[in-house]
Amino acid sequence: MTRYLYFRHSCSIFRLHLEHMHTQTCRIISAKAVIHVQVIKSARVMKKAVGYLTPFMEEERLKEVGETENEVHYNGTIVLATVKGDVHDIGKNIVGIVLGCNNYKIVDLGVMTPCQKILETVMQVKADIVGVSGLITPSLEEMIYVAKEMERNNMKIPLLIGGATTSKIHTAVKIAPKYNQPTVHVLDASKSVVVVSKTC
Ligand code: B12
Repeated sequence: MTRYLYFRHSCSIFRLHLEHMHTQTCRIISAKAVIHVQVIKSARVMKKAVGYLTPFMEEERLKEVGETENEVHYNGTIVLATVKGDVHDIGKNIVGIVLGCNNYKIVDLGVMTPCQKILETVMQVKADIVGVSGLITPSLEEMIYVAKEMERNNMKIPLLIGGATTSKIHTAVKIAPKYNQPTVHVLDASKSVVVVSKTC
């Protein structure tokens, strides 16, 4: 990987190789119902590779926008979280990296995030957008709860919904009616930049 960095931008290594590789691995694993050992291994490789590339990506991002670490101007602040009860975070992490590469400040709350923590962080960091991720069926209910609580707390920022179990229809029918601000289902990381730039 170190040698490869001489030839390519870290962001493009991530987009062209790691993201694609992990998505394919997950598809094969799902299709063949391979047990979770391979899944965990793939997740670990992904985490390690991302950990290695992150400082390079930050350095490149600062170079591209022509700023130093002390005077950074982001396009916006985005809070990301995998909802309460759910441990899947690879997709969310990919979204964070893709948006980070596009000069958005990412506040990543990790996995199993209680709704209250999401709301508190949104207010604390004055977020422009919040994005929630979920891959298991119960997460859909939790997302409805997050939307309700955002409405109850009179929040005014867009809510992005993502993760393999989510869908355009579920978002439109079950989540969006609970929150009076833009509530958008985002199919994958590549679409996130367009959606965010239109809503931020
Ligand atoms: C990897 C994996 C795991 C890993 C997770 C490792 C990790 N750190 O994430 C481990 C082994 C821990 C795991 C555990 C479990 N898993 Co699992 N897992 C998977 C698997 C194979 C791949 C998920 C993945 O990484 N996909 C690749 C990423 C890139 O895709 P993605 O997350 O969808 O993200 C993309 C988009 O959705 C979008 N996106 C995602 N999030 C967000 C957020 C925002 C804001 C935006 C804008 C976009 C966005 O952008 C991403 C990039 O393009 C899936 C099967 C599958 N193919 O989805 C099962 C799957 C999700 N798991 C499943 C299950 C059942 C479990 C367990 C309950 C198993 C068990 N009995 O213990 C536990 C979950 C426990 C819990 N409480 O959460 C089921 C869920 C079924 C359901 N509908 O409920 C699935 C679908 C497998 C299956 N077919 O049965 N799992």
